[in-house]
Amino acid sequence: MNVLLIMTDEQDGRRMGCMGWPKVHTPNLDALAQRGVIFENTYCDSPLCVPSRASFVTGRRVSEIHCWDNASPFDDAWQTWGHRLEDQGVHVQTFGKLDFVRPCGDHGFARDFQPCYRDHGDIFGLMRNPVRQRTGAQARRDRAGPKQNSTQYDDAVQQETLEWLRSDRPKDSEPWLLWASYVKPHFPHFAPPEFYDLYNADEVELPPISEEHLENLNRLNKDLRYHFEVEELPDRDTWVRNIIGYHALISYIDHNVGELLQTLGDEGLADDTLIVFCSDHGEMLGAHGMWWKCAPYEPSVRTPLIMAGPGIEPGQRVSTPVDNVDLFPTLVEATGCQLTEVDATLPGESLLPLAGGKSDSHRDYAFSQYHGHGVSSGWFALRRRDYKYIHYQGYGAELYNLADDPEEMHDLSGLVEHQQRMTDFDALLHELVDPAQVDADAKADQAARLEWIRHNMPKEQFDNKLAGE
Ligand SMILES: [Ca+2]
Repeated sequence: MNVLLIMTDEQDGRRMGCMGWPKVHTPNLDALAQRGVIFENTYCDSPLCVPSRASFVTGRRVSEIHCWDNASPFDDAWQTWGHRLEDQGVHVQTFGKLDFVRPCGDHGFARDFQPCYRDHGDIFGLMRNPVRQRTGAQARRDRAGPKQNSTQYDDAVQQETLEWLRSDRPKDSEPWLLWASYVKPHFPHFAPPEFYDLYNADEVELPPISEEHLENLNRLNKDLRYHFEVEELPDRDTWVRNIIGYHALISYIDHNVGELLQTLGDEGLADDTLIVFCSDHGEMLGAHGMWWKCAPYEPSVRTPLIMAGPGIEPGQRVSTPVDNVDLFPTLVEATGCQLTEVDATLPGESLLPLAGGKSDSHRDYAFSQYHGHGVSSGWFALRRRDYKYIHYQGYGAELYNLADDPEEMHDLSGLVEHQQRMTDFDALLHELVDPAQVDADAKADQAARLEWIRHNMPKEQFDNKLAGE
Protein backbone atom coordinates (compact mmCIF):
# COMPACT_ATOMS: atom_id res chain seq x y z
CA MET A 1 0.00 0.00 0.00
CA ASN A 2 1.17 3.55 -0.74
CA VAL A 3 0.94 6.38 1.76
CA LEU A 4 0.14 10.03 1.19
CA LEU A 5 1.30 11.80 4.34
CA ILE A 6 0.01 15.36 4.58
CA MET A 7 1.56 17.46 7.33
CA THR A 8 0.82 21.04 8.31
CA ASP A 9 2.64 23.39 10.66
CA GLU A 10 1.10 24.88 13.79
CA GLN A 11 -2.42 23.51 13.36
CA ASP A 12 -4.56 23.28 16.50
CA GLY A 13 -6.23 19.91 15.98
CA ARG A 14 -9.56 21.11 17.33
CA ARG A 15 -10.15 23.86 14.77
CA MET A 16 -11.85 21.88 11.99
CA GLY A 17 -15.50 21.45 11.15
CA CYS A 18 -15.20 17.71 11.79
CA MET A 19 -13.97 18.45 15.33
CA GLY A 20 -17.10 20.43 16.14
CA TRP A 21 -15.61 23.85 15.35
CA PRO A 22 -18.26 24.68 12.74
CA LYS A 23 -17.03 28.21 12.09
CA VAL A 24 -13.85 26.88 10.48
CA HIS A 25 -14.44 25.99 6.82
CA THR A 26 -12.79 22.62 6.20
CA PRO A 27 -15.10 20.75 3.79
CA ASN A 28 -12.35 18.50 2.39
CA LEU A 29 -10.97 17.52 5.79
CA ASP A 30 -14.51 16.93 7.04
CA ALA A 31 -15.16 14.63 4.07
CA LEU A 32 -11.84 12.85 4.64
CA ALA A 33 -12.78 12.23 8.28
CA GLN A 34 -16.13 10.78 7.12
CA ARG A 35 -14.31 8.44 4.77
CA GLY A 36 -11.99 7.24 7.50
CA VAL A 37 -11.05 7.73 11.13
CA ILE A 38 -10.41 10.87 13.14
CA PHE A 39 -8.30 10.62 16.27
CA GLU A 40 -9.95 13.24 18.42
CA ASN A 41 -7.24 13.47 21.07
CA THR A 42 -3.86 13.57 19.35
CA TYR A 43 -0.81 15.17 20.97
CA CYS A 44 2.64 16.19 19.76
CA ASP A 45 5.68 15.19 21.76
CA SER A 46 6.99 18.75 22.11
CA PRO A 47 5.20 21.86 20.79
CA LEU A 48 7.96 23.45 18.75
CA CYS A 49 9.03 22.85 15.13
CA VAL A 50 12.46 21.23 15.33
CA PRO A 51 11.94 19.02 18.39
CA SER A 52 8.45 17.97 17.35
CA ARG A 53 9.62 16.95 13.89
CA ALA A 54 12.71 15.16 15.20
CA SER A 55 10.43 13.19 17.51
CA PHE A 56 8.00 12.52 14.66
CA VAL A 57 10.63 11.09 12.29
CA THR A 58 12.49 9.05 14.94
CA GLY A 59 9.37 7.97 16.81
CA ARG A 60 11.15 8.84 20.05
CA ARG A 61 10.59 11.33 22.83
CA VAL A 62 12.63 14.53 22.65
CA SER A 63 14.00 13.71 26.11
CA GLU A 64 15.48 10.50 24.68
CA ILE A 65 16.99 11.99 21.51
CA HIS A 66 18.03 15.24 23.23
CA CYS A 67 16.40 17.45 20.64
CA TRP A 68 15.17 20.28 22.86
CA ASP A 69 14.83 23.47 20.85
CA ASN A 70 15.13 25.08 17.42
CA ALA A 71 18.94 25.05 17.69
CA SER A 72 19.36 21.31 18.37
CA PRO A 73 21.13 19.61 15.43
CA PHE A 74 19.48 16.39 14.26
CA ASP A 75 21.51 13.48 15.66
CA ASP A 76 21.62 10.81 12.98
CA ALA A 77 22.64 8.20 15.53
CA TRP A 78 18.83 7.88 15.67
CA GLN A 79 17.26 6.26 12.65
CA THR A 80 14.00 7.47 11.18
CA TRP A 81 11.04 5.78 9.57
CA GLY A 82 12.49 7.16 6.33
CA HIS A 83 15.38 4.72 6.78
CA ARG A 84 13.03 1.84 7.58
CA LEU A 85 10.98 2.38 4.44
CA GLU A 86 13.86 3.04 2.04
CA ASP A 87 15.83 0.05 3.39
CA GLN A 88 12.84 -2.19 2.67
CA GLY A 89 12.13 -1.00 -0.86
CA VAL A 90 9.62 1.81 -0.35
CA HIS A 91 10.31 4.94 -2.39
CA VAL A 92 10.11 7.94 0.00
CA GLN A 93 9.63 11.40 -1.49
CA THR A 94 9.14 14.62 0.48
CA PHE A 95 7.95 18.02 -0.67
CA GLY A 96 8.15 20.91 1.79
CA LYS A 97 9.21 21.50 5.34
CA LEU A 98 11.33 18.95 7.16
CA ASP A 99 13.20 21.42 9.40
CA PHE A 100 16.49 19.91 10.53
CA VAL A 101 19.29 21.92 12.17
CA ARG A 102 22.69 21.29 10.59
CA PRO A 103 24.86 19.33 10.90
CA CYS A 104 22.13 16.75 10.49
CA GLY A 105 23.87 13.91 8.63
CA ASP A 106 21.71 11.18 7.14
CA HIS A 107 18.12 11.65 8.27
CA GLY A 108 16.63 9.16 5.84
CA PHE A 109 14.80 11.61 3.56
CA ALA A 110 17.15 12.04 0.62
CA ARG A 111 14.55 12.91 -2.04
CA ASP A 112 13.34 16.30 -0.89
CA PHE A 113 12.17 19.70 -2.15
CA GLN A 114 12.45 22.94 -0.11
CA PRO A 115 13.25 21.01 3.10
CA CYS A 116 14.14 24.10 5.24
CA TYR A 117 17.45 23.43 6.94
CA ARG A 118 18.74 25.72 9.69
CA ASP A 119 22.46 26.43 9.99
CA HIS A 120 22.68 27.50 13.61
CA GLY A 121 19.07 27.60 14.56
CA ASP A 122 17.28 29.85 16.99
CA ILE A 123 19.66 30.71 19.83
CA PHE A 124 16.86 31.97 22.08
CA GLY A 125 16.23 28.33 22.98
CA LEU A 126 19.74 28.20 24.43
CA MET A 127 19.31 31.14 26.81
CA ARG A 128 16.68 30.20 29.35
CA ASN A 129 18.00 31.58 32.65
CA PRO A 130 16.97 34.30 32.66
CA VAL A 131 14.47 34.05 29.82
CA ARG A 132 15.18 36.72 27.21
CA GLN A 133 12.54 38.75 25.48
CA ARG A 134 12.22 38.27 21.73
CA THR A 135 11.71 41.73 20.32
CA GLY A 136 9.47 42.02 17.29
CA ALA A 137 7.24 39.11 18.24
CA GLN A 138 4.33 41.36 19.16
CA ALA A 139 4.66 43.29 15.90
CA ARG A 140 4.28 40.15 13.81
CA ARG A 141 1.04 39.42 15.63
CA ASP A 142 -0.32 42.88 15.10
CA ARG A 143 0.12 42.86 11.31
CA ALA A 144 -2.25 39.94 10.57
CA GLY A 145 -4.89 40.20 7.85
CA PRO A 146 -5.71 39.51 4.19
CA LYS A 147 -2.73 39.58 1.85
CA GLN A 148 -2.03 38.50 -1.71
CA ASN A 149 0.85 36.08 -2.29
CA SER A 150 0.99 35.03 1.36
CA THR A 151 1.29 31.29 0.67
CA GLN A 152 4.02 31.13 -1.99
CA TYR A 153 6.13 28.47 -0.27
CA ASP A 154 3.15 26.16 0.15
CA ASP A 155 1.88 26.93 -3.35
CA ALA A 156 5.20 25.64 -4.72
CA VAL A 157 5.01 22.55 -2.49
CA GLN A 158 1.50 21.92 -3.76
CA GLN A 159 2.42 22.21 -7.44
CA GLU A 160 5.43 19.91 -7.07
CA THR A 161 3.39 17.37 -5.10
CA LEU A 162 0.60 17.32 -7.69
CA GLU A 163 3.14 17.02 -10.49
CA TRP A 164 4.81 14.09 -8.77
CA LEU A 165 1.49 12.29 -8.36
CA ARG A 166 0.58 12.88 -12.00
CA SER A 167 3.89 12.32 -13.75
CA ASP A 168 6.89 11.60 -11.58
CA ARG A 169 5.83 8.86 -9.18
CA PRO A 170 7.35 5.39 -9.60
CA LYS A 171 5.27 3.70 -12.28
CA ASP A 172 6.30 0.12 -11.62
CA SER A 173 5.01 -1.85 -8.65
CA GLU A 174 7.39 -0.15 -6.20
CA PRO A 175 5.33 1.15 -3.25
CA TRP A 176 5.85 4.77 -2.23
CA LEU A 177 5.32 7.21 0.57
CA LEU A 178 4.73 10.80 -0.47
CA TRP A 179 5.11 13.39 2.29
CA ALA A 180 3.56 16.77 1.45
CA SER A 181 4.60 19.15 4.21
CA TYR A 182 3.16 22.67 4.36
CA VAL A 183 4.23 25.62 6.54
CA LYS A 184 0.71 26.96 6.97
CA PRO A 185 -1.31 27.74 9.06
CA HIS A 186 1.90 28.87 10.87
CA PHE A 187 2.01 32.63 11.61
CA PRO A 188 2.24 35.32 10.35
CA HIS A 189 -1.54 35.19 10.05
CA PHE A 190 -1.69 36.69 6.61
CA ALA A 191 -4.05 34.77 4.35
CA PRO A 192 -5.07 34.98 0.70
CA PRO A 193 -8.15 37.23 0.41
CA GLU A 194 -10.30 34.48 -1.17
CA PHE A 195 -9.94 32.46 2.04
CA TYR A 196 -9.94 35.43 4.41
CA ASP A 197 -13.26 36.54 2.92
CA LEU A 198 -14.91 33.26 3.97
CA TYR A 199 -15.07 34.69 7.49
CA ASN A 200 -17.08 37.42 9.14
CA ALA A 201 -15.40 39.54 11.83
CA ASP A 202 -18.68 40.07 13.69
CA GLU A 203 -18.99 36.32 14.32
CA VAL A 204 -15.58 35.88 15.92
CA GLU A 205 -15.67 35.09 19.63
CA LEU A 206 -12.64 35.92 21.75
CA PRO A 207 -11.63 33.67 24.64
CA PRO A 208 -12.61 35.06 28.05
CA ILE A 209 -9.52 36.24 29.93
CA SER A 210 -9.57 38.12 33.21
CA GLU A 211 -6.70 40.03 34.81
CA GLU A 212 -7.02 37.62 37.71
CA HIS A 213 -6.54 34.65 35.40
CA LEU A 214 -3.40 36.17 33.88
CA GLU A 215 -2.10 36.95 37.36
CA ASN A 216 -2.62 33.32 38.42
CA LEU A 217 -0.84 31.75 35.46
CA ASN A 218 2.03 29.44 36.30
CA ARG A 219 5.45 31.08 36.38
CA LEU A 220 6.54 29.19 33.22
CA ASN A 221 3.50 30.46 31.31
CA LYS A 222 4.27 33.99 32.48
CA ASP A 223 7.80 33.39 31.18
CA LEU A 224 6.36 32.60 27.75
CA ARG A 225 4.16 35.71 27.71
CA TYR A 226 7.21 37.83 28.54
CA HIS A 227 9.45 36.05 26.04
CA PHE A 228 7.01 36.59 23.18
CA GLU A 229 6.36 40.22 24.15
CA VAL A 230 2.61 39.59 24.42
CA GLU A 231 1.94 40.58 28.03
CA GLU A 232 -0.46 43.21 26.81
CA LEU A 233 -3.68 41.79 25.35
CA PRO A 234 -4.36 42.93 21.77
CA ASP A 235 -7.35 45.09 20.94
CA ARG A 236 -10.38 43.29 19.50
CA ASP A 237 -9.61 44.24 15.90
CA THR A 238 -6.06 42.83 16.06
CA TRP A 239 -7.21 39.69 17.80
CA VAL A 240 -10.02 39.11 15.30
CA ARG A 241 -7.65 39.60 12.33
CA ASN A 242 -5.38 36.94 13.81
CA ILE A 243 -8.19 34.47 14.39
CA ILE A 244 -9.65 35.00 10.91
CA GLY A 245 -6.19 34.88 9.33
CA TYR A 246 -5.48 31.60 11.12
CA HIS A 247 -8.82 30.05 10.19
CA ALA A 248 -8.39 31.26 6.61
CA LEU A 249 -4.98 29.57 6.42
CA ILE A 250 -6.58 26.33 7.66
CA SER A 251 -9.15 26.73 4.86
CA TYR A 252 -6.29 27.26 2.41
CA ILE A 253 -4.72 24.00 3.61
CA ASP A 254 -8.11 22.32 3.29
CA HIS A 255 -8.27 23.49 -0.32
CA ASN A 256 -4.84 21.93 -0.99
CA VAL A 257 -6.00 18.66 0.60
CA GLY A 258 -9.00 18.68 -1.74
CA GLU A 259 -6.73 19.01 -4.77
CA LEU A 260 -4.48 16.18 -3.56
CA LEU A 261 -7.43 13.84 -3.02
CA GLN A 262 -8.93 14.73 -6.39
CA THR A 263 -5.61 13.96 -8.08
CA LEU A 264 -5.26 10.64 -6.23
CA GLY A 265 -8.66 9.70 -7.59
CA ASP A 266 -7.91 10.91 -11.13
CA GLU A 267 -4.73 8.84 -11.16
CA GLY A 268 -6.52 5.69 -10.00
CA LEU A 269 -4.54 5.59 -6.75
CA ALA A 270 -7.32 6.03 -4.20
CA ASP A 271 -7.89 2.31 -3.61
CA ASP A 272 -4.27 1.57 -2.81
CA THR A 273 -3.19 4.65 -0.86
CA LEU A 274 -3.51 5.34 2.83
CA ILE A 275 -3.98 9.04 3.57
CA VAL A 276 -2.60 10.42 6.84
CA PHE A 277 -3.22 14.04 7.79
CA CYS A 278 -1.31 15.47 10.77
CA SER A 279 0.57 18.50 12.13
CA ASP A 280 3.64 19.24 14.26
CA HIS A 281 1.96 21.26 17.05
CA GLY A 282 -0.79 23.81 17.57
CA GLU A 283 -1.22 27.55 18.11
CA MET A 284 -2.43 29.33 21.27
CA LEU A 285 -4.07 32.17 19.31
CA GLY A 286 -4.54 34.28 22.43
CA ALA A 287 -5.94 31.63 24.79
CA HIS A 288 -4.69 32.35 28.34
CA GLY A 289 -3.18 35.53 26.90
CA MET A 290 -0.60 33.39 25.07
CA TRP A 291 0.41 33.23 21.42
CA TRP A 292 2.23 30.77 19.16
CA LYS A 293 3.03 27.44 20.85
CA CYS A 294 5.47 26.15 23.52
CA ALA A 295 2.67 26.15 26.13
CA PRO A 296 1.29 23.01 27.81
CA TYR A 297 -2.33 23.94 27.06
CA GLU A 298 -4.52 22.21 24.50
CA PRO A 299 -4.34 24.78 21.66
CA SER A 300 -0.53 24.33 21.66
CA VAL A 301 -0.16 20.55 22.12
CA ARG A 302 -3.25 19.15 20.34
CA THR A 303 -2.81 18.29 16.68
CA PRO A 304 -5.12 16.94 13.99
CA LEU A 305 -4.93 13.30 12.94
CA ILE A 306 -7.15 11.84 10.24
CA MET A 307 -6.51 8.59 8.37
CA ALA A 308 -8.47 7.15 5.45
CA GLY A 309 -7.89 4.43 2.89
CA PRO A 310 -7.71 0.66 2.57
CA GLY A 311 -8.47 -1.17 5.82
CA ILE A 312 -9.86 1.88 7.58
CA GLU A 313 -13.46 1.62 8.66
CA PRO A 314 -15.30 4.79 7.51
CA GLY A 315 -16.88 7.21 9.94
CA GLN A 316 -14.94 6.26 13.06
CA ARG A 317 -14.07 8.65 15.86
CA VAL A 318 -11.38 7.45 18.26
CA SER A 319 -11.27 9.22 21.62
CA THR A 320 -8.29 7.27 23.02
CA PRO A 321 -5.41 9.76 23.41
CA VAL A 322 -2.67 9.11 20.87
CA ASP A 323 0.73 10.68 20.18
CA ASN A 324 2.56 11.64 17.03
CA VAL A 325 5.23 9.09 18.09
CA ASP A 326 2.63 6.44 17.23
CA LEU A 327 3.02 7.36 13.57
CA PHE A 328 6.48 5.71 13.22
CA PRO A 329 5.16 2.14 13.69
CA THR A 330 1.95 3.10 11.86
CA LEU A 331 3.76 4.20 8.70
CA VAL A 332 6.10 1.19 8.80
CA GLU A 333 3.16 -1.21 9.09
CA ALA A 334 1.04 0.60 6.49
CA THR A 335 3.74 0.28 3.84
CA GLY A 336 4.20 -3.42 4.53
CA CYS A 337 7.61 -2.94 6.15
CA GLN A 338 8.95 -4.44 9.35
CA LEU A 339 10.25 -2.77 12.47
CA THR A 340 13.82 -3.77 13.33
CA GLU A 341 15.46 -4.86 16.56
CA VAL A 342 16.36 -1.31 17.61
CA ASP A 343 12.69 -0.33 17.29
CA ALA A 344 11.75 -2.55 20.23
CA THR A 345 12.25 0.46 22.51
CA LEU A 346 10.05 2.83 20.51
CA PRO A 347 7.39 4.40 22.77
CA GLY A 348 4.75 4.45 20.01
CA GLU A 349 2.26 1.80 18.92
CA SER A 350 0.79 1.35 15.47
CA LEU A 351 -2.58 3.05 15.11
CA LEU A 352 -3.80 0.67 12.41
CA PRO A 353 -5.54 -1.71 14.86
CA LEU A 354 -7.45 1.24 16.36
CA ALA A 355 -8.11 2.67 12.89
CA GLY A 356 -9.43 -0.65 11.63
CA GLY A 357 -11.83 -0.80 14.55
CA LYS A 358 -10.12 -4.03 15.63
CA SER A 359 -8.53 -3.16 18.96
CA ASP A 360 -8.88 -0.87 21.90
CA SER A 361 -5.73 -2.09 23.63
CA HIS A 362 -3.73 1.02 22.75
CA ARG A 363 -1.78 2.78 25.52
CA ASP A 364 -4.33 4.89 27.39
CA TYR A 365 -2.35 8.11 27.82
CA ALA A 366 -0.59 10.75 25.73
CA PHE A 367 2.55 12.64 26.72
CA SER A 368 4.04 15.99 25.80
CA GLN A 369 6.97 18.03 27.12
CA TYR A 370 8.84 21.23 26.37
CA HIS A 371 12.39 22.47 27.00
CA GLY A 372 12.96 25.29 24.50
CA HIS A 373 12.82 29.06 24.28
CA GLY A 374 10.74 31.14 26.65
CA VAL A 375 10.68 28.88 29.72
CA SER A 376 13.18 28.89 32.57
CA SER A 377 12.54 25.20 33.25
CA GLY A 378 10.81 22.40 31.41
CA TRP A 379 7.22 21.21 31.64
CA PHE A 380 5.65 17.78 31.14
CA ALA A 381 1.98 17.04 30.40
CA LEU A 382 -0.03 13.82 30.49
CA ARG A 383 -3.50 13.18 29.14
CA ARG A 384 -5.45 10.18 30.37
CA ARG A 385 -9.18 9.79 29.79
CA ASP A 386 -10.83 13.15 30.65
CA TYR A 387 -7.92 14.47 32.71
CA LYS A 388 -4.83 16.47 31.85
CA TYR A 389 -1.93 16.78 34.29
CA ILE A 390 0.82 19.37 33.86
CA HIS A 391 4.08 19.20 35.82
CA TYR A 392 6.09 22.44 35.74
CA GLN A 393 9.60 21.45 36.81
CA GLY A 394 10.27 23.37 40.03
CA TYR A 395 6.97 25.26 39.81
CA GLY A 396 4.20 22.88 40.85
CA ALA A 397 1.47 21.15 38.88
CA GLU A 398 -2.01 21.66 37.44
CA LEU A 399 -4.92 19.31 36.76
CA TYR A 400 -7.85 19.86 34.40
CA ASN A 401 -10.96 17.91 33.54
CA LEU A 402 -11.12 18.50 29.79
CA ALA A 403 -14.63 17.08 29.46
CA ASP A 404 -16.02 19.72 31.85
CA ASP A 405 -13.46 22.41 31.19
CA PRO A 406 -11.99 22.17 27.66
CA GLU A 407 -10.43 25.64 27.93
CA GLU A 408 -8.42 24.61 31.05
CA MET A 409 -9.62 27.51 33.18
CA HIS A 410 -10.23 25.63 36.46
CA ASP A 411 -7.16 24.01 38.02
CA LEU A 412 -8.25 21.06 40.17
CA SER A 413 -4.82 20.14 41.51
CA GLY A 414 -5.42 21.53 45.01
CA LEU A 415 -8.76 19.82 45.62
CA VAL A 416 -8.83 17.00 48.17
CA GLU A 417 -10.92 14.73 45.94
CA HIS A 418 -8.23 14.79 43.24
CA GLN A 419 -5.17 14.01 45.37
CA GLN A 420 -5.10 10.31 44.45
CA ARG A 421 -5.34 11.26 40.78
CA MET A 422 -2.44 13.71 41.22
CA THR A 423 -0.37 10.98 42.88
CA ASP A 424 -1.16 8.52 40.07
CA PHE A 425 -0.25 11.02 37.36
CA ASP A 426 3.00 11.88 39.12
CA ALA A 427 3.87 8.18 39.34
CA LEU A 428 3.15 7.71 35.62
CA LEU A 429 5.31 10.71 34.76
CA HIS A 430 8.21 9.26 36.76
CA GLU A 431 7.77 5.91 35.01
CA LEU A 432 8.31 7.70 31.71
CA VAL A 433 11.05 10.18 32.63
CA ASP A 434 12.98 11.61 35.54
CA PRO A 435 11.77 15.22 35.09
CA ALA A 436 14.57 16.85 37.11
CA GLN A 437 17.21 14.90 35.19
CA VAL A 438 15.63 15.71 31.81
CA ASP A 439 15.52 19.41 32.72
CA ALA A 440 19.20 19.28 33.73
CA ASP A 441 20.16 17.38 30.56
CA ALA A 442 18.42 19.99 28.39
CA LYS A 443 20.16 22.89 30.10
CA ALA A 444 23.59 21.23 29.93
CA ASP A 445 23.18 20.53 26.20
CA GLN A 446 21.95 24.08 25.61
CA ALA A 447 24.88 25.66 27.45
CA ALA A 448 27.33 23.60 25.38
CA ARG A 449 25.54 24.41 22.13
CA LEU A 450 25.54 28.14 22.93
CA GLU A 451 29.30 28.06 23.47
CA TRP A 452 29.77 26.16 20.20
CA ILE A 453 27.72 28.74 18.30
CA ARG A 454 29.45 31.64 20.01
CA HIS A 455 32.78 30.31 18.75
CA ASN A 456 31.59 29.36 15.28
CA MET A 457 29.41 32.32 14.31
CA PRO A 458 30.83 35.74 13.35
CA LYS A 459 30.49 38.07 16.34
CA GLU A 460 28.37 40.59 14.48
CA GLN A 461 25.92 37.89 13.40
CA PHE A 462 25.77 36.54 16.94
CA ASP A 463 25.07 40.02 18.33
CA ASN A 464 22.38 40.59 15.73
CA LYS A 465 20.72 37.32 16.72
CA LEU A 466 20.77 38.41 20.35
CA ALA A 467 19.15 41.67 19.31
CA GLY A 468 16.24 39.62 17.95
CA GLU A 469 17.08 39.88 14.28
CA1 LIG B 1 6.12 24.11 13.61
